[in-house]
Amino acid sequence: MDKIYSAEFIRNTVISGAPNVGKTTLAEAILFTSGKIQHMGSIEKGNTVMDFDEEEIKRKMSIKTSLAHTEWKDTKINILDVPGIPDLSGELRSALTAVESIIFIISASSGISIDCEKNWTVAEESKIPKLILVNKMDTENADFYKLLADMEAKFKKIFIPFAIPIGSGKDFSGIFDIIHLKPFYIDKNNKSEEIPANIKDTVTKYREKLFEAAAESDDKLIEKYLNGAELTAEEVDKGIKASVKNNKFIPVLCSSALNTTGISFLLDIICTYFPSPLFYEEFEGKDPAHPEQIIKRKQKADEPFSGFIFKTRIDPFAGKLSFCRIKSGSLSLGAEVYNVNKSKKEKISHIYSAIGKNTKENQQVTAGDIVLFSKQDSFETGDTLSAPDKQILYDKIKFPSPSYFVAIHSSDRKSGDKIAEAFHQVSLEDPTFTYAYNDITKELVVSCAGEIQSRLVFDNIKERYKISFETRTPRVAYKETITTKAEGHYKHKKQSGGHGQYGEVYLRIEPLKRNEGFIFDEEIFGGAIPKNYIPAIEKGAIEACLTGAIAGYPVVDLKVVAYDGTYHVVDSSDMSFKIAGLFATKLAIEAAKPALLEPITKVKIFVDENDIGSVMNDLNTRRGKVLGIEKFNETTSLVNAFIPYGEMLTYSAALNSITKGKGRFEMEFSHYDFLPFNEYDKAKKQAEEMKKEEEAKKNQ
Ligand SMILES: Nc1nc2c(ncn2[C@@H]2O[C@H](COP(=O)(O)OP(=O)(O)O)[C@@H](O)[C@H]2O)c(=O)[nH]1
Ligand SMILES: [Mg+2]
Repeated sequence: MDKIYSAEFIRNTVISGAPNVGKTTLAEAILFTSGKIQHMGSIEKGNTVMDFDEEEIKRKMSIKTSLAHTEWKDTKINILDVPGIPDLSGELRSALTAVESIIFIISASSGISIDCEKNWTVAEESKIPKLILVNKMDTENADFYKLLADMEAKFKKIFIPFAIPIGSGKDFSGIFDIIHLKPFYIDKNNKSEEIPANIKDTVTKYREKLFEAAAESDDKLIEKYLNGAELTAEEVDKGIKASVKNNKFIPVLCSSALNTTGISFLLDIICTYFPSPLFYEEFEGKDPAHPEQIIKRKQKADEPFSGFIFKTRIDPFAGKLSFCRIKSGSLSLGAEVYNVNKSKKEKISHIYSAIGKNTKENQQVTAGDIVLFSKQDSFETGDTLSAPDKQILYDKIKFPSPSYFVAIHSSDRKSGDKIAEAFHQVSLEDPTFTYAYNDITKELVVSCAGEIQSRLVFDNIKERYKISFETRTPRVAYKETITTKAEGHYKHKKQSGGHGQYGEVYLRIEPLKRNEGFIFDEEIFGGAIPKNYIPAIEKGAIEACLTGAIAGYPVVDLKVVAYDGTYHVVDSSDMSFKIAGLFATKLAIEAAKPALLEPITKVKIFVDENDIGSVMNDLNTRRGKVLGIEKFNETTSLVNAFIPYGEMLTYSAALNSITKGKGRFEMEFSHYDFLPFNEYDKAKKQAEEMKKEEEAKKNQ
């Protein structure tokens, strides 16, 4: 029988930080130290349990979230190892919905890099407890105290070391536990329990700081502390727990994951001070039948079952794996669950626990735990599972809007089909990667978090699916509209032996408000045109709007009213009236002072306060309309602006260079607005290119 852990004895934690700081190595070291694996695998040899995907091994870096569990002092620890590349921060955001704590690694050799800051920002958005692990203490230039000062200056939080290094760089020989006054040496034969003389003062200083901070969590404790009385070990523990839970301060630890130093201490800290799943007293969801009604679930085995799929991975052997955080109740193999988002009942065919690539079948799982399901048809990231007769719907994961767009061009239909299949698989695994065909620009456009993400995906699928395609800057989906009222008249008459063709239409057109689309109406009196021909006129009017008068873009936001005409008893037909409607509308559009429209995006730009000036100057050159600037957090400002989509296609690179890589932005389509006249040539040129390409395709 598998061991079942009640929520109290579970810790769910995610390992985050910049790329290359040792996250995957730390996961390996944790599993090794706790006896789950017999050998320490390494990134260099490509044999870690967490980076097992072919591509991860080849690139020597994590690309997808991995799950492992271990046991330490009777507590089950579930670890999620996420990629550090900021473009893949969707993985971190997903993982954060499943855990109650974060181990944030900073490398002592590279310090607070831009990627580190970016991931920290995401981690900080979640209010769950965190600790910082200063890893790679064995590397040259490692300076724990300078890093500590940098952290305080940049992140503007209170950081308190729970352990400090004994030596650093080549001389790094272990870590010293400030709470229990105990060293942990790399050299396992070194049994000394003494405080090394050269760190004695530092230990005293930080111990005082820690005890004071712990005491501050509780009025009684702080009174005792200020009166000079020694706090008991239990009181210190209680104080630390409360402060960590409320984010009053952030513990700082140090390690060398590579030689497993500082790992058992880290595990102790996780078990003692990090919260269990009960950090969340209950989860709130909606009643799917009555969305205005809130339902609550507690993390108890006897509550109705509910779970949340926070990640999907396609494994070459196991197929689709769905990562599920069990939110309430319990679930046995073979039980039926209801996928609320897909309105589908499914029988659970596998419950796996995982140690990275190695999975093991379980019979049962209960609230607070994290497991994998495999090959469950309907399950997708963001879905809520619940007991069929006790349904609940949890909120979806909030991903930032995309900021990078790229158009895909392939020369033949066959690779087109394969591209669609490949993109579908990718978007299942990574919801921040989306794609859609644009009818106006005749392009398949991928939207994602950044260029690095797109390159990772494209390189991978080109190789895996043996396909080739070209990537380009997307075109702008311009539209056309009219600016005044106008009249249109057309008589379609043809006599070519036998049956002739006849239809005459008078109509007028008028501009509508933005986004009102197309409206057709008729005011034909006295049967000037029989009613049964009216739909044909409307069809003609719609067709006329497909290609506008200026550059051939679709015409929108206009009302067409057919008000008069003539017909012929024998020669009139639907076809004749469609043609008359089409040309009458076209003539009216030409007379109605047509204009070009361009898509405008709503953009959120997150930048350092010091960069605001240069960001605003740049927005001026992009025809941006700034709506406001607000404080986002201690160090970052948020600029809200409307910017034409066409100006945003190069913004990723521009913002990077203005802010030296620190700024980021999100954008979403907002509305269409008039294109300034001096931009017309651009739109016309694009239309010509599209036409040429269409013709070339036809002649293929
Ligand atoms: N010297 C040293 N190297 C480390 C340590 N931890 C990890 N590394 C190395 O740093 C590189 C990146 O490690 P990895 O675990 O892939 O980092 P991740 O990208 O954060 O998951 C690898 O070459 C590891 O062997 C450490 O504590 N000391
Ligand atoms: Mg990694």
